Amino acid sequence: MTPDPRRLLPSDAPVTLIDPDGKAVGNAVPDDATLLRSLGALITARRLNDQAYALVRQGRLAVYPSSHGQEACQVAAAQVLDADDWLFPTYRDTVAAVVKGVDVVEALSLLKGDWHCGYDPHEHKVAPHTTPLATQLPHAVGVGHAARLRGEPTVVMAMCGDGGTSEGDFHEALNFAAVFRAPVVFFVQNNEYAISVPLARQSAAPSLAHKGVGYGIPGERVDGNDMAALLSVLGEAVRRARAGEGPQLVEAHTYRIQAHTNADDATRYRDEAEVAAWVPRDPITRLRAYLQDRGVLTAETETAFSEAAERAAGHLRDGLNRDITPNPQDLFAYVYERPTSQLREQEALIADELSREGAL
Ligand SMILES: Cc1ncc(C[n+]2csc(CCOP(=O)(O)OP(=O)(O)O)c2C)c(N)n1
Repeated sequence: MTPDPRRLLPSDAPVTLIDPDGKAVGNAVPDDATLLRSLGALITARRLNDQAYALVRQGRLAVYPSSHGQEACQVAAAQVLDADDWLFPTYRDTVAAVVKGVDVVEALSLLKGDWHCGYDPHEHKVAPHTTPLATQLPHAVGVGHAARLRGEPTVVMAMCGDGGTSEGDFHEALNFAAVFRAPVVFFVQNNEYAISVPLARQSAAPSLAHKGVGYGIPGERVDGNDMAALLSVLGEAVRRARAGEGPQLVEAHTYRIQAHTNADDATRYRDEAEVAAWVPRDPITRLRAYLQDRGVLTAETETAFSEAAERAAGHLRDGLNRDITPNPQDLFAYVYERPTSQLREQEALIADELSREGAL
């Protein structure tokens, strides 16, 4: 029997549980203890974003695509997962990787130009950050499919941006996941821009969450600056995937407050007024107002959160200020089990050059 496509459609408006003024607008708001934990993570996340941005200007990082303003998406994506679930991040998702357990210094090694991906993906079940758009999505589906074949309860959170949804890999990943009921949550952070390309030039779909319908995947839309709504919608998608109900597509509506990276001048393609309109919708301000209103956020807790954030920023600064001495021959060590004759030749050439410079 053909499934009823109406059950695949997202809500007419993004799900919101706490409005921008910090007032509850739904009755499914997570409990105070959960939200307090998330607020602590959000405050550290913002501090790490801003510290990393500063480290670019100091020349300690080559580039940093900041998730400033998108921290609720970052924190929620990791907090709804169990330790054995996998996260597949993009270049903008360093914070999600850190919340899942990766040391922030290791997480940023790649963007420093250091050794490979910087961390062991298996340790915290976080795949390497992917810069080529959407190429991580078929890999994520493969991990989910394999886990299902082995009878493991693993769920995979596969992240991408609005621009990523135009890539062929996005569509191939959704199709395969749907046919094989892979336990994957496709999580799109729609931050309105793919570098200078606004959403209106990216897609004519009613919403990005509607893109699931053609593949038989249910879609949902969520306010990406509402921590409570994200925990609820992503948590439910994870629960369903784990229960064998197949993949889901979640689109979070958020905004990239800063430029794409330090190499981008966002003033060339968007108005300051547009950015300013998003500032009062900040995820931290909103959650803080809600928890203060409920009387559960004390001055001591606020101090503890900001001290933890400062410690994390200090750890990041110390780590990235340490100089590294990469061995150029590592380039050849881990690509093939049996290197090709051309690679062996190149390796010998470099060894010869380095020995003549006295570097070996
Ligand atoms: C396959 C591929 N094509 C082009 C690029 C160049 N590129 C890097 S980031 C980017 C924009 C991506 O936008 P989006 O998916 O919305 O993510 P965001 O950067 O907003 O988080 C583009 C086109 C790339 N990295 N990979």
